[in-house]
Amino acid sequence: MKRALITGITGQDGSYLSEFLLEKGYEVHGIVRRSSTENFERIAHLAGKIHLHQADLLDQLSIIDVMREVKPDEVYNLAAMSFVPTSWKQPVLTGEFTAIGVTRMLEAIRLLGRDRIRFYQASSSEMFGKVVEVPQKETTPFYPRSPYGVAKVYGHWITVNYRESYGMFCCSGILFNHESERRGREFVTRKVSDGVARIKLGLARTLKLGNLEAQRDWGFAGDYVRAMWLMLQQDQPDDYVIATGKTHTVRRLVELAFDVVGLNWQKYVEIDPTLVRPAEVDLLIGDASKARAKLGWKPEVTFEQLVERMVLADLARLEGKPMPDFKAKGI
Ligand code: NDP
Ligand code: GDR
Repeated sequence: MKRALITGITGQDGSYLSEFLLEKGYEVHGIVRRSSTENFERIAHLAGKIHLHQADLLDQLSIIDVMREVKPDEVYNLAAMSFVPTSWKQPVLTGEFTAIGVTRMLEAIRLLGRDRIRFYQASSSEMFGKVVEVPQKETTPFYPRSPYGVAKVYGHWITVNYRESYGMFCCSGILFNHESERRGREFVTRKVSDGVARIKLGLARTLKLGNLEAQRDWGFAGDYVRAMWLMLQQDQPDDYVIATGKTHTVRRLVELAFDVVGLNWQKYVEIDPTLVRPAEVDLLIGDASKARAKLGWKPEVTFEQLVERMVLADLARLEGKPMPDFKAKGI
């Protein structure tokens, strides 16, 4: 039985990856940081099936301790300060978690299993930032536009560097935005699906948003964790862009989400200038042809299905009903 260690297991991707690896027969371990109230909502349904260990990406020895205890075959480093606006408010902490945290993970592996442990780093399309080339692929130069993006560029290159310096099996997955009903509520897709559901149910009157013109390549998180795993099953470590290859404006996202409940978005959406970012990433659209050719990966869920799924999930949640059966609905 293979053993996987996941940092960021309490997050959106951590929960989907845990489910995916359990289905593949893995023993799944996760790193959680201590807090005064537990934050295990997304993995509560996996209780008893996964093993949790207390550690923090800020604390090198805690990571070494867990690595020594678990002896993983594969490590997925998903932990990060992942909300872009917060990275301007806490730029130093963002660097500590999201950049130097990667080195701490790699150092623990170098010390305890550099020939044996395979490592996945959660890199991001935010590294592309300002539009240099469209669509963005593995060779597109980085030009990050936020402290978060800058930290992820460091995480990417230190991963490449440990591969080249020590011959370690390290992969960097450059993932474009991926969403689900488990997405944090501050991210725009979930903010919109939650807002639409509230308006439909009479629980809210308006939805405040920032820049409606930004364009993103949005996919479904469940599809993207499969790509993470595939990267670690190859003969050689490498870096891959994971994306749908289609882009949409925030405006289109809003329009589609209101369409799901039969409402006209223009009656409810207000622009709040305080939500506009100091520097914006205007256009993301990924070229995942390398992943398609080498990993055999392609996304299954379309943008339209994703939006419908998220709105229906938020409606059900707010009404206290069970989650819809998305497989049966074909979304
Ligand atoms: P989430 O914000 O949902 O989850 C982040 C996770 O990191 C949480 O489990 C959080 O724990 C944990 N974490 C944060 N800081 C620390 C720390 N110091 N020590 C230990 N754990 C910590 O993110 P996603 O699941 O959406 O994303 C996963 C990764 O992929 C992130 O690195 C993100 O930057 C990256 N990424 C995400 C994309 C997306 O569209 N979702 C696209 C590209 C990259 P806690 O619950 O305690 O806060
Ligand atoms: P992003 O995701 O910054 O791309 O990072 P987010 O959903 O926060 O923003 C997407 C776009 O929507 C615009 N926007 C708003 N965003 C938020 N959050 N709230 C609003 O009210 C709003 N109005 C408009 C933003 O300006 C932006 O252009 C996500 C994170 O998951 C990162 O961790 C990850 O690396 C990247 O995706 C790929």
